[in-house]
Amino acid sequence: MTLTAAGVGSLLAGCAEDEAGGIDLKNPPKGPISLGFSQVGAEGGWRQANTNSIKKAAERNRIDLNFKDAGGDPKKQIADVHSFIDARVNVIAFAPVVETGWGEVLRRARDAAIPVVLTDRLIDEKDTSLWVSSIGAEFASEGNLAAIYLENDYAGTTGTVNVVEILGATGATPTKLRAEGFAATAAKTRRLNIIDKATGDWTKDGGRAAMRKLLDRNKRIDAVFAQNDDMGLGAVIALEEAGKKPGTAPKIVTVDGTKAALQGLADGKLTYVIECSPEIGEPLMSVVVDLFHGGRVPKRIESDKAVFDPQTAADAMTGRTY
Ligand code: GYE
Repeated sequence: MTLTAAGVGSLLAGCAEDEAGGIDLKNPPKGPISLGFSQVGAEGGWRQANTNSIKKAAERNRIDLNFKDAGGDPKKQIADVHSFIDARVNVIAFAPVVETGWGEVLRRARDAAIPVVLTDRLIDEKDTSLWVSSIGAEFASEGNLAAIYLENDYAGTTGTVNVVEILGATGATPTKLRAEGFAATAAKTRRLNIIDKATGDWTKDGGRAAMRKLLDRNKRIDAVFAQNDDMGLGAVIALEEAGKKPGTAPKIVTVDGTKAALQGLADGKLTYVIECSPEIGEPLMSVVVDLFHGGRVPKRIESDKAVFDPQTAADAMTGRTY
């Protein structure tokens, strides 16, 4: 859906409308703008950086932020979004823990004329008019990149490469799409053979436990695709405990681009890191301000990405905030 100024005007709480349905400029909306933001939790370095980015940008843009942490619990997160509607905030934004279960609360937000912005992840709802904009990364292409770089390391060699995958929490968009992107690229050239997968729940401990299981179940592992940095760094510990040389045998590719992972790369314990920027705060606040003032906002805003290797890691660490 593309919103016209008049259309957004009718969505805004506390905004007087004239007879023709436009914004009554004699009675403009009063600031400050209130934003209800529901965060996934505090599962790792990326999430912490994302929370910092949102809080800092809200302050800088003088937005009254009502921040709630779902602690990884989808039910609590939906209750938190209901509480934003009860509080009649001007705009609601959230990074969904899982993709499902959103229809009812978002229809309630729409009935209350509160615009909704998705950040980071997506939801599984056919009615795309339930949100006005989404801001985040293209997760499938991160999976593509992980496979492309890994495959390239084996150019000129023969035989299959045995890869195991450490997955994020079940039901989250990046878990699904990073796996799909990785598998799609691997299927094209058939060099990478995905022999096993285990869930690491986005955390370092989870990644370590998943790697242990994968080592128990598989004789030869040439490479590991960990769907985020924390799990990849947990896998490094498990591999070292098993007497292996992570970063070399097996190779490890992770996604996010936190300082800790770039350090791991520079130390030779990871092989590639695909960046997924958590700096969503500024683009989000600019959408919030535009919506409040009846402006048009893009339906989709994509965040930055890059690929780092041990040579480029040190440079990338300079000035990095997360
Ligand atoms: O990769 C992971 C976090 O949704 C992009 O969630 C985000 C992912 C990120 O827990 O570290």
